[in-house]
Amino acid sequence: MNNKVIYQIYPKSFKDTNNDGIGDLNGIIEKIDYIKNLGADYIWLTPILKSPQHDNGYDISDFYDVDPIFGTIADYKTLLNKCKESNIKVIFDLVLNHISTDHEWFRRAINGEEYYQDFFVWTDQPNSLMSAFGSSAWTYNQQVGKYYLHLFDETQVDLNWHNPEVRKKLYEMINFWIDAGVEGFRLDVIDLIAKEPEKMITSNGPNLLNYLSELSNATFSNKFLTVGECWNFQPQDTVKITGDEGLTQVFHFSHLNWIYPKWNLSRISLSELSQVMNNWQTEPKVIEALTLNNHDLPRLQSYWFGPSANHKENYLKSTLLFAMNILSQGNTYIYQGEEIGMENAYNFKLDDYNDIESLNKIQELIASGLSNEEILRIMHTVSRDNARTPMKWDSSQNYGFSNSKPWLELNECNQNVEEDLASQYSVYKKYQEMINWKKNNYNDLTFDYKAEAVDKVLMIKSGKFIAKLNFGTKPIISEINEVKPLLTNKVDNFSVLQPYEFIIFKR
Ligand code: TEU
Ligand code: CA
Repeated sequence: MNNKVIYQIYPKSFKDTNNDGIGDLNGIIEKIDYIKNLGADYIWLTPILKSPQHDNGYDISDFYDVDPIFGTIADYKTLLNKCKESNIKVIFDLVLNHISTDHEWFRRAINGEEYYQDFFVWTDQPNSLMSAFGSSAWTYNQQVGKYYLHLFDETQVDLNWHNPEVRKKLYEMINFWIDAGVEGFRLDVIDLIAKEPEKMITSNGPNLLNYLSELSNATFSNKFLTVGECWNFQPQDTVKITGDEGLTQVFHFSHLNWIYPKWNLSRISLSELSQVMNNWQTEPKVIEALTLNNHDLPRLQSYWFGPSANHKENYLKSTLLFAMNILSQGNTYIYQGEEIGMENAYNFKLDDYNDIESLNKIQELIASGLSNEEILRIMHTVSRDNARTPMKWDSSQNYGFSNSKPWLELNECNQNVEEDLASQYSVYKKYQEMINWKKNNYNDLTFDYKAEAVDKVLMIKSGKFIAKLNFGTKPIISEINEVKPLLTNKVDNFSVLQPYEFIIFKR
């Protein structure tokens, strides 16, 4: 399970079929061939379960039902069948750290049932722990007369994993979805479940490994692809939680961690990037979940290179970044829109933002006296909404996403699918070719790996290959000029590497 391609779908923004402006399960069903043709083996859907949608589904109010905005359980089963026919496996997003305050367990807790009160973490004396979305991680509940823990929004109450009853209920739920036919799991903020907030421990708590092996044994064992989301992990931590008793792999974000501390606009250098890549691709030997984009990060090409002047430039930048992925061992995760070069939503105005984290931040920045222009610059660079805008399928109304006004403003930057596919600079077609290349050459990628920044060029030696990626804005002369590269995004003259071009040779 280490040379697979996983296509991440953000269902709200993928394809709307009943014209309420919100993407739905039938929309995904319509586009399975598009995903299959790209070369995907799996699709991962961010949460589709019943939710008040304060955090777009990461606030689940019922683990056993699909949210009506997306469709029904029957639609989900149709999707599973359709995927099976196309030989695509479906990865289910498990949110195990917290639930919505609308969930029955929390309602019963605050209505006085002690059994359910133990499902959550309470205190009389809040400490200084902060939530990821700003402000204290503790909120007072009048009915109980205590503060409850929420590491995210106050409507996302943390579950108390130290209570075996909680764990049992969650395992039951996971087995329900396994029986329904899902064949993979993405585990949201799984590094947080063993938190010990009174000691200010959130990530990687002392009981994490015990809970994970118990979870694995009680549910998916080693049968499926499982990927944990662990923001603060190093390779050493990953070794511990992957393997027979744990998960297949974890996402880490060290190569993207420039936005941390969150909202900071400073940048990492190419040489820092190469160090992170070396750190993950050499020792200890872990198979990575390789990712360039997701629904929590602004678009990576916008971060490195800013807006593109035209389709050709966008094509080069997109495929240059993807070259880092195909030269690394691990599963390749592609986030919707990446394959057509979607960029940050530079056309957004302050009123266009929807994400709870962005909205909180905008309020905070207004209060701190920043001008609208300065705030907008920060949002255009960091907001999660940059990656959440509706897919652009064609040139019709709302780019073929929906006949009604979409739930989130459209992104006016860069080409749509139809335009991309018709162009000689098609990002999608190059992605297809690159995915295929990785599949055919996977055994020649090894832990004999070294990335190095030489001025603005990223040099990568990986197993039997050597590559040059030009991150700069100036052409460079390549000394490997006699042979035709094995793979490149170039269209002409192989001896000069123009800005954003890459070449891969045999070592
Ligand atoms: O994200 C976890 C997380 O810590 C960050 O990605 C977070 O979104 C933000 O960037 C903090 O500044 C996961 C989900 O992927 C995210 O969409 C959810 O909002 C979050 O968990 C809570 O469930
Ligand atoms: Ca819809």
